[in-house]
Amino acid sequence: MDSFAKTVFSAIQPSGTITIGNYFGAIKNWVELQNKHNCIFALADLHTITVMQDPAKLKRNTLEAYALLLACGINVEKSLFFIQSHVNTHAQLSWILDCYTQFGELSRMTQFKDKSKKHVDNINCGLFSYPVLMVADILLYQADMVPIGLDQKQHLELTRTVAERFNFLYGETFKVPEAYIPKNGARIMSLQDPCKKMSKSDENLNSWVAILDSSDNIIKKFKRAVTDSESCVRYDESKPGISNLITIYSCATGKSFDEIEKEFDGVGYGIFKEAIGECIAENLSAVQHRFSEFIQDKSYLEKCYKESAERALCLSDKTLKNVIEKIGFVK
Ligand code: AQP
Repeated sequence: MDSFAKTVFSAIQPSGTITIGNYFGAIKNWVELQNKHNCIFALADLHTITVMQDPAKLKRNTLEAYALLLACGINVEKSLFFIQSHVNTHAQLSWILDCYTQFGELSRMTQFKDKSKKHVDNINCGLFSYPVLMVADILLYQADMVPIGLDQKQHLELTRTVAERFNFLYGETFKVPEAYIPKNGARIMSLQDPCKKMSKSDENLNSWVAILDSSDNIIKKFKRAVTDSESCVRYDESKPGISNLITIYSCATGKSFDEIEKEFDGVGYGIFKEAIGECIAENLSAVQHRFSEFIQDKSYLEKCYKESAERALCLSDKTLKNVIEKIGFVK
C-alpha cells in the first residue's frame, strides 16, 4: 500500500439485494477511491443481525454481495475487502467503546428510532448499540476518510465524538476520521415514496431497484415510479419524485441537472421514466455479467475474503493492542 495516500474505510450490510441507492451512494465512489487511496472495505454481517435474518438467506446474501462488489469493480489487488465477522477485533473493540459511549448519544440516533418503529417486536440491544460497532469498524484502521451516504452522517459524527473522547482520556490513540459524502447520489430515494430513502430491506419491491434486477424489471420499476401530477422534467425540491429520478439519471450518465432538463424539455414524465429505465438497465448489464462469473467461482471468492481478513486482522490488532494497553487490561 502507498504510505502517502489516505486510509479509507467503508462497509455495507449484506442485508438484502444491493440497490442502486447503495451503488450510487457508496460503491461507485469506493471503486474510484481505490485508485488514489489505501482502501479497506467490509461486508458488515455483524450489523446485519441487528434485524432478524434467515440464516440460509444471510449466507447467500453475503456471498452474493461479495461477488457483486467484485463485479462492481472492488479490486482485491488494490484494496482489502473482507467479511466483518471474520475479523474478531471488530467485536472486541466495539465492546470496549460501548463503555465510552453514552446512552443518551445512542438514543438520539435517527436510524435506531426508524428501525425500532419498523421492527417493534425485536428492538434488541444490538440495534441500539449498532453505531458503536460502526465506530469500532472505522477507528480500528485509523481511517482518514469514510465514504458514506447522507443516512450515515450521524453515525460518523458519533465516531468522531468517541474518538476525541478516548484521545482526551488516554492520549492520542485514534485518528479522527472525516466523512466523504458524494455531491450527487448521497441520498437516493424510494421509487414508491420519494420522501423515504431507498432501502434494500424495504418490503415494497417496487420501491428499490437492485443492481441484479433484470432489464425488464428495472424498466417496469421506473415506469411505476411515483411522481407528481405535472409533467415538466425539472429539478425542484418541492417535487421529490421527479427530482429523485433526475438525480438517478445524473448519477448514471454524469450529466448535470441543467443538461437533463434541456434533454427532456417538452417531453412528459412517461418518456423520461422510460429513458432512465433503459439507461440504468444498460449501465448495470456489464456488472451483472461479471457477477454471474464471480458467483460461480466460490473458491476464488473464499481466497479473496480469507486473505483480506488475515491482513485486516494484522492491521486492526495493532490498534486494539494499543487500546488494551491504555485502558489497563493485563496483556
Ligand atoms: N438510498 C441511499 N442513497 C445513497 N446512499 C445509500 N446508502 C444506503 N442507502 C442509500 C449507503 O450505502 C452504504 C451501505 O449501506 P448499508 O447497507 O451499510 O446500510 P443502510 O444505510 O442501512 O442501507 P440500506 O440499503 O438502507 O440497508 P437496510 O435496508 O438493511 O437498512 C452506506 O454508505 C449508506 O450510506
